[in-house]
Amino acid sequence: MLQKFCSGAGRPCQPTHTELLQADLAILSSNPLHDAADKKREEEEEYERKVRAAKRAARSGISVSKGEWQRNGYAQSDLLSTNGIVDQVERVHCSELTVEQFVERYERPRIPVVITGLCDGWRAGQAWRQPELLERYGEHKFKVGSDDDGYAVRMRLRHYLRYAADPAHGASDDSPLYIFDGTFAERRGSRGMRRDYEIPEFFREDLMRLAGDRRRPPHRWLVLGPARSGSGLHIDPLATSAWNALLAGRKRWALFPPGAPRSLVAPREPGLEREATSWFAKVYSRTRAPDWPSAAPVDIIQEAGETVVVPGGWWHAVLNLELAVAVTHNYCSSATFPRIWAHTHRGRPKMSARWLEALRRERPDLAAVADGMAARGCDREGTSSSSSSSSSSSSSSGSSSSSSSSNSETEQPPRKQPRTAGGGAAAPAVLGSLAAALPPTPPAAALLQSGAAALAAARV
Ligand SMILES: O=C(O)CCC(=O)C(=O)O
Repeated sequence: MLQKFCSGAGRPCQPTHTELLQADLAILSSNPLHDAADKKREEEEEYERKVRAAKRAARSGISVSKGEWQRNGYAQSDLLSTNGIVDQVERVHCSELTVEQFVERYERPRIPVVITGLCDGWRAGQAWRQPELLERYGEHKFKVGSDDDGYAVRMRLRHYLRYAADPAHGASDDSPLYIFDGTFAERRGSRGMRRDYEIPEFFREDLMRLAGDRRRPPHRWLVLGPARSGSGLHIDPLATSAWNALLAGRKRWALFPPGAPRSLVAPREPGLEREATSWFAKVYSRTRAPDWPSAAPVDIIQEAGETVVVPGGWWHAVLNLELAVAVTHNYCSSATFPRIWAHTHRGRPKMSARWLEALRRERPDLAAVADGMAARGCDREGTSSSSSSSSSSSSSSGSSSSSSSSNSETEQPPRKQPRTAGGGAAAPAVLGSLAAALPPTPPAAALLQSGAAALAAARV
């Protein structure tokens, strides 16, 4: 290498200091080991920068550098323990349930259920495991929260998955960032995922599609997050129902029936954050106390392969017990149309006008229902006392699966009205446990307690 510096032929020569320095640099810059180390350091820095930026944007109220993401010590607590949680929600294998039975037993009477076997043939079962996801979508940026102006905060999946397991971040954060991406099926980098699963026949009617893809509210989400990520207590908007199919991991759910008072189940109080961890740590235990004056929660421990169905109007909070990968859709069917129509007409007038036009063409029977409700004035009165969602997926500052719609129309403030229950014969065991879960006084509790006949009589 030093030959390079010999100017006089046949005569040894001494390189200058500058020449030596240049030689060192040349060696260093062509050294593959050095290149790799440099690259690694840059990647580390980039990862750390991206994670911190996402955290700051998604929760500007807590400081990353002061360790406030871990200030409650939930990672060292027993928050993920399921001791004493009794899951009494009925499991039904999809092969043993017809669509008609689903509607009459669960959808119309608004009874939560867990359906098994729905994801059995899905490609997502393989394709949504971590290594495969990383390979296919590692560079794609998924939504992990919303900033203070409501804009999506996004992270590359390879950074996110590393974050989720990082002892300095996701593995110790009280409420880790959560992928809750409502545009995964549209964005070029991730829309292939939509082909990895099928909409089960029970939920296929999806009447809001008639409003058009541009007008309809967000309705499907990829949901992925580590232990302690989750969704704070909320009701899905416009009284829509939801199905949530878990491909990997475990989720803990707590549900309260329609009409459970917001002031009790979702109180606003100092120190209570909107994240799932905060709700489960501070409110859940109250709901189990003997003097709890309202409905007890309905608990579910959802295992991989199970699909939880949340009927419209039910409050629900979800805590991931381990790294969980799920897909969830909100939907409207003929059985749930009147209630959803009432909410939509009131809260999303422009969209409802478009929807009604399409219904007149494609579903004149339902357009007639809407007209009938308008004639009776109940398209304005038929909404429940907790019509608007107040949801928060972990660390996303109030943005969640089904929080508010994306355009300027918003739901009106909730109006109170007596709660109602639909008809249909529910399985006695489910009725029993739900009756126990319902608040002592409101009509729905009484209806469930007195059984299916009363439910049928009370159908709205
Ligand atoms: O999986 C979750 O975090 C819950 C999703 C949820 O609550 C919702 O979609 O409304």
